[in-house]
Amino acid sequence: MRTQVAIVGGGPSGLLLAQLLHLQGISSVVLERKTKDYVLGRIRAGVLEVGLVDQLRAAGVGERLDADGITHDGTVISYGDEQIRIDFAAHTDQTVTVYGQTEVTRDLYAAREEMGGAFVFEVENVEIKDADTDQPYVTYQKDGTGHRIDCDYVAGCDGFHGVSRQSIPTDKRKEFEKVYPFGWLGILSETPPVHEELIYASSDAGFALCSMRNANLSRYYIQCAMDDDVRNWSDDAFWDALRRRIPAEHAEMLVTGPSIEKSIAPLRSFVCEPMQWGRLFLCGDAAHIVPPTGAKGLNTAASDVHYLSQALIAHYKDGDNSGIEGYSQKALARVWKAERFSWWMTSLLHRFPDQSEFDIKMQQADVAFLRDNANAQAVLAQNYVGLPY
Ligand code: RFL
Ligand code: PHB
Repeated sequence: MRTQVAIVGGGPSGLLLAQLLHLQGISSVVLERKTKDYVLGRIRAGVLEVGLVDQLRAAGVGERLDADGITHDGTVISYGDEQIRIDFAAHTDQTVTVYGQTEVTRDLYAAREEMGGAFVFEVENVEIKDADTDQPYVTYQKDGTGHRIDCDYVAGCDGFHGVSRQSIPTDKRKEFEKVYPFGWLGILSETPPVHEELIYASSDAGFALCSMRNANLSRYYIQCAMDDDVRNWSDDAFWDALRRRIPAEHAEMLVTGPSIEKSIAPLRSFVCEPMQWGRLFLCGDAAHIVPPTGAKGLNTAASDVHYLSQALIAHYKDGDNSGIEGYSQKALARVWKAERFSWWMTSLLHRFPDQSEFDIKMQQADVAFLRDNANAQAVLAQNYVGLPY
């Protein structure tokens, strides 16, 4: 088989890239290791920046997003019983949209199916070959049979544990990593959200986040030990811990119910430089990870897809290779800013096992500065709604 762009990974990065290329007449094949149901069963991001919303509309998948997405023009940061509302609209003239990654992925699958785009699920042993030559190709197995795709370019959209990054020789890449000494235990429950906006809450007992998917579907997280196990957490234990971590006025309003999903995610900051090697380009979690505080993971994946799709379109339409050559540099410039913001919000709002009294005083001073300083609130708002592409 031959295609212009072989896309490894059928998560949001790979699907969005395939769709944007297809609309410009550029062919691609998407290879996904799991089944569609498995990919759609992963509960992940919930907050979309304007840049991603615009891209989804441009990709022709904005209809359900526009009907069901919830516009948020602010968020609440709480530290103990103190609450600071960050007004995105006042500081930036922009908002964010609450719409689950599951729904984004579902919409992108539907669009790809409708246009008959090539998609192979449950592929095994994907290997990217000769990416440093003009004739790269990808091999894989499906149902025990070997296949080969010859292509012009390979997009590595296969997440943190994928093969794409590992295909770049170790002496051609450098990895930067920080692992945080805790995780997030998340639950989804068919209950009304405790508040109309998200609440990022820090307390003596640790961090908590109140988020949502719709008027009767709430998503909550609490900081937990990095080696914790979901089996240690009954629903009641979760709700009790959450109540203790959010401001009293919200704790009193919390409506609880059975969880319909419960999982633990580790927290990590990670960047691979560069994000390209020859004709292989890394996009999204394949190249970088942020801790979820600040909601930047999917959104940073989307800015990579923006730069890469624009670069490939300029190459195929105008013979202009400048975007392709400069992809890594351009993407990384924005990635590092998202890394800084996510690291800062994580450091500000979590309890660290080895935290000293001095460290706590530093958090408190940072929060007091944020409370009293409109410029500090504007900086948070600008980063949260998303830096320009
Ligand atoms: P994905 O979603 O991991 O998709 C990669 C796909 O590649 C497949 N794959 C392979 N396919 C073929 N061959 C191989 N060898 C393969 N290896 C892997 C995988 O099966 C998968 O389908 O990466 P992508 O597309 O780059 O998307 C990134 C986002 O998923 C991620 O950044 C966000 O979910 C992060 N994130 C959040 N981001 C936000 O912007 N806002 C949020 O509110 C937000 N909340 C979150 C999050 C991530 C979380 N977890 C669980 C890590 C909340 C949580 C709890
Ligand atoms: C979510 O709704 O899953 C969510 C929202 C905001 C975050 C992280 C996760 O910062």
